[in-house]
Amino acid sequence: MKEKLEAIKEKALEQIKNSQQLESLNEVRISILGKKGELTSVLKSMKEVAPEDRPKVGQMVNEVRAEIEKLLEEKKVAFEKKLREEKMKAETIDVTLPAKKPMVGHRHPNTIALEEIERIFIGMGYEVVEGPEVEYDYYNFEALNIPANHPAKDEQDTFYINKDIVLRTQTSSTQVHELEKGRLPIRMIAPGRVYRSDEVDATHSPTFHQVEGLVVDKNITFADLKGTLQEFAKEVFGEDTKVKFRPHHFPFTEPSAEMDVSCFKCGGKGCRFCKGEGWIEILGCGMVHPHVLEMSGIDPNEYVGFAFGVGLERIALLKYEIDDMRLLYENDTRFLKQF
Ligand code: 2NL
Repeated sequence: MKEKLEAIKEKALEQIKNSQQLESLNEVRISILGKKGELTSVLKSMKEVAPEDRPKVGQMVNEVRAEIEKLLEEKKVAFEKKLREEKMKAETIDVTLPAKKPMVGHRHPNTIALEEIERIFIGMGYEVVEGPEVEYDYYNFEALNIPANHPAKDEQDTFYINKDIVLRTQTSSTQVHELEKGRLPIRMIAPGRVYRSDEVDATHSPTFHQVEGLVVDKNITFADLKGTLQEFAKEVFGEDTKVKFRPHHFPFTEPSAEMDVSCFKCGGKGCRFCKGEGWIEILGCGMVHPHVLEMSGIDPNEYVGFAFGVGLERIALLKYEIDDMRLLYENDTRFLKQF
């Protein structure tokens, strides 16, 4: 009996030592200590042992059992510790690694130009007002002295939602809303997206951005317009910039003019940038047509105004020397992050 117990013990200890994982430990436990296990069957065969030897054999069985259980437990603890260590190792975070750089956005050249223009006019006491891109024909055309069948309507052909509603062709519509409110004086700029039925090329797009300006007060003269726009040009293109006004025609201003700035590349001598002209056309402007004021309920005998409109893309292209407008709409980050 003693030899049999010894053999069971040796076998069990050997199996436990050779176990590679938690599961095989359990198998050993079942095959030795389980209900049908080898050690259990020894206990069951006690009746074959002489009664006087039974306590001794019983004690031996218990000792063997205790020894096997002790080793099983030790091995189990060791396995669990190893597993935990492996898990910790796999989940380690190296806090000394450099942080991943998040992709940070970048202001679009249009936005940079717009924010500069806004800064300049806010500095002169102007308000920034935004209005709807979908607009009544009345605010886009009629109220600006462009009645049905006016030739300017062809030049500013746009996208019609229906016969009364259009995608605005100029942000003047926003200014008309302000005129109608009758809160005078007015000093405002109206930036925003506008639409025209234009083919895409290096200088045209069916949608682009404008900044219009409007001043309405008593005793405003063309000198105020010139002084204001001269100051604006100097801030945008540099202190040495000269301006030149050429007579022009707009239905909504009288008199009207286009303003050129001296070429900021060659200082006016003429270069490739200004195509040898020395001057670069920058904006349209004029004194608000009395009929425009009248239509919005303002007495043109009491109030006078000047207005101007500038293409935002035009300023951005010139300022950053970009030669194709389409680059501004492609949103290629390699292009955008240069500015
Ligand atoms: C251009 C010319 C201009 C205006 C816009 C305006 C607005 C009101 C009344 C009178 Cl409410 N005028 N705006 C005036 C002159 C020129 O824009 O070439 N824009 C790109």
